[in-house]
Amino acid sequence: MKLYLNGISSASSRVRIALALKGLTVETQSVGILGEDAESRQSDFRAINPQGLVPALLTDDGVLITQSLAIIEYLDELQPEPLLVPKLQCERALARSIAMAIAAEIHALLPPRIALYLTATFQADANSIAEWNRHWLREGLTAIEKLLADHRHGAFSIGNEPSIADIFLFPQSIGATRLGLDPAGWPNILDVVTRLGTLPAFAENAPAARK
Ligand SMILES: N[C@@H](CCC(=O)N[C@@H](CS)C(=O)NCC(=O)O)C(=O)O
Repeated sequence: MKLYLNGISSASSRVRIALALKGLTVETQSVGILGEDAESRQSDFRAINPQGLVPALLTDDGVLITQSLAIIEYLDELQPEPLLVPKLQCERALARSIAMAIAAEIHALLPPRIALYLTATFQADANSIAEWNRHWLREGLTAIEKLLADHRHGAFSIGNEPSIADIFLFPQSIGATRLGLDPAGWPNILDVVTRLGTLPAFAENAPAARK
C-alpha cells in the first residue's frame, strides 16, 4: 500500500496514527499543500486524486481510497486488531459522530485552500484567517466537549480503548492549541488528549507545526 500524505496535515495525521496503532507500515509519498509546493499538487497529484487532497491510500489492488475516515475503516477491516471502529452499535455511532463532527464541521473549514480563497476573494489577512480558524474550532470543540460530558465513561472518548473518535480529536485539538485556544475550557477533551499524548502511536504521529 502507498499513502499520499503531508507532515503538517491533520487529516494525514489521523491515518498515520491508525497505521501506528495497528503496527502497519506502508510506502509513503509527501504531497505539497502549502505555497509553491502546492503547485505540484495541482497538476501531478490531481491526476492521481482528482480532489487534490491528502491523505489518499493506494491499496495493493490498485484502488485509490480518499477521505481519512474511509481509509481508516478500510484499514480496520483489513486488520481488525486493535479495532478502531467500536463493536457496540451505540458506541460505534458515537465514535463516528465525533469523527464526523471534526472532519465535516470543523476541519473542512480550515485547510489551506479555504484560507487561499478567503484571501483571494475577500482580501482576508493573516489575522482574519487565524480568527476564522479559531471561530470554527471554538464552536466545534465546544459541541464535542458537551457530547463527551454527556456520554464519556472511560479513559478515552469512547470507553477504555482508543477509537476513531480519539484519532480525529487528537490532531484537531493540537491545532487548536497552536492557534492560541486554551484547552482548559474543554476539560474532557483536555483529559482525553493528555492521555492520548502518552501513547507513542499518537505522540509520534501528531501533525508537524507549520514553519
Ligand atoms: N475530509 C478530508 C480532508 C482532506 C484535507 O482537507 N486535507 C488537507 C490537508 S489536512 C489538504 O489536502 N489540503 C490541501 C488544501 O487545502 O489546499 C479527509 O478527512 O481526508
